[in-house]
Amino acid sequence: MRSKLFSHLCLAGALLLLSESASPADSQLRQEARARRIAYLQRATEGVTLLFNRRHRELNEYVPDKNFYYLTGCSEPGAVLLLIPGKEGPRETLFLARRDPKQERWTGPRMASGRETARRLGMQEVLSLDELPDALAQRAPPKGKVYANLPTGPHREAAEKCCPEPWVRLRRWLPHAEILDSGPELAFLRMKKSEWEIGKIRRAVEITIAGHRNALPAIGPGRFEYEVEAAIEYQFRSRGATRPAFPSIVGSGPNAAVLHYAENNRRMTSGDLVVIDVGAEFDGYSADLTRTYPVSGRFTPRQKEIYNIVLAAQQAALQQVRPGVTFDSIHQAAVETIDSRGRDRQGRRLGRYFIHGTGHHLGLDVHDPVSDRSRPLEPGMVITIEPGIYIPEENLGVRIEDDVLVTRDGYRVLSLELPREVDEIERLMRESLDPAGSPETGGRARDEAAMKTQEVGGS
Ligand SMILES: [Mn+2]
Repeated sequence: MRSKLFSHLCLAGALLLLSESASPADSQLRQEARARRIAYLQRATEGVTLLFNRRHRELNEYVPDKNFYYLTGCSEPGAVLLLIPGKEGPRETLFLARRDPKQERWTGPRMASGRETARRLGMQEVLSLDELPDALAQRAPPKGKVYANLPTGPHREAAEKCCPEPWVRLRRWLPHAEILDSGPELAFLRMKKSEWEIGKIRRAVEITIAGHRNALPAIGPGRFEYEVEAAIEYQFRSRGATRPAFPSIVGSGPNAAVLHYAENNRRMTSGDLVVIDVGAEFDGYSADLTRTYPVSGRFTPRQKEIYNIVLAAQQAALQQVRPGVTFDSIHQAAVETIDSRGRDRQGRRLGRYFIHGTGHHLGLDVHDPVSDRSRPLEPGMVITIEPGIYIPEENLGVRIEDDVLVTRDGYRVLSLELPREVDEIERLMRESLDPAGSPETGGRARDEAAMKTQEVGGS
């Protein structure tokens, strides 16, 4: 008995080694995905789950469906995952589109169905998509529940109009089934990150910090916002990020007060603040970091005042972060700080200028889905803390955003190494200047007056 088990283990080990020799990173990803399917099926004990890997229509490039990817570690276009709970153990089947050698000349090789792929993916079976209707007819109860990654509720009509294919197929396959959203159950699992996932987010954060640091020499009067964007995204891609996790925001002057400004085409002038809200995506995971810099290299007294209120609000919010707490109390701490300090030109409190939430979950999506907004924080969750004040009448916008891991006894700021204090920011901006102003770097000198003040101040 023991020796038989031992030989099984050896065989399994050998197979594992074989697959690992192909790519250790892939094999780790697939072990993660396997553990997630087990966790999912422990919760989804009724009905069947069907996840389509649908193309993201709004994007030119191919981005897999995040829920599909979460449970498979695979991004094959057009693939479908079928999960069926059962008394003798769950059954998991991945269906892959039939290969098309002619098409592959254009778009590259695709995975083939069969045992070899099943072994590589750590999946019970991998069949051809043609076999899905029969498999469903045989295995799924005809009037049962089907949890699918198709929007329900208010978004359904628009989504079905845009991309009717999965609905049409699902109704043909299971005309009497009740179609439900797999989203909440998957969000519940996705909210808590594994060590492996936290490692990926840490890397995304590191790359994003490098982007922010590289932004500084490109900030200055006369320079364009897009130069800053390019300096940041150059660092992202050169350090192995897949892409920006969302359109980079570089908003100076009046644009600093526009939350989702992404045109990035304004010429910066002395006296502006510039809000830089960017994030790299690394191995599917996102970072999301915002800093606000003075274009001249120095904050004006008013800018400094507002900046320090936002910074204090961020500190107050951070102090709330620990297991058991909800976003409501985190937000309240930030709002109270902003509302109790400073005034606008009419002498009113500043709370009215803090017009967004204090944070969100971070993961495979920048705004990672939540199963329930009132679910308290737990160790292993990763969130952002990002208060801001935006006063359009004063051409003034300040946001400070960091990425934060919830730990057993509190929190850890993953982006601690990116400076956020006024003094540090002014010093870094001074250091990023090239006083010689050579032809290539001529644009770097912020302005002479500011330079002189800094020299006097620095001595
Ligand atoms: Mn954010």
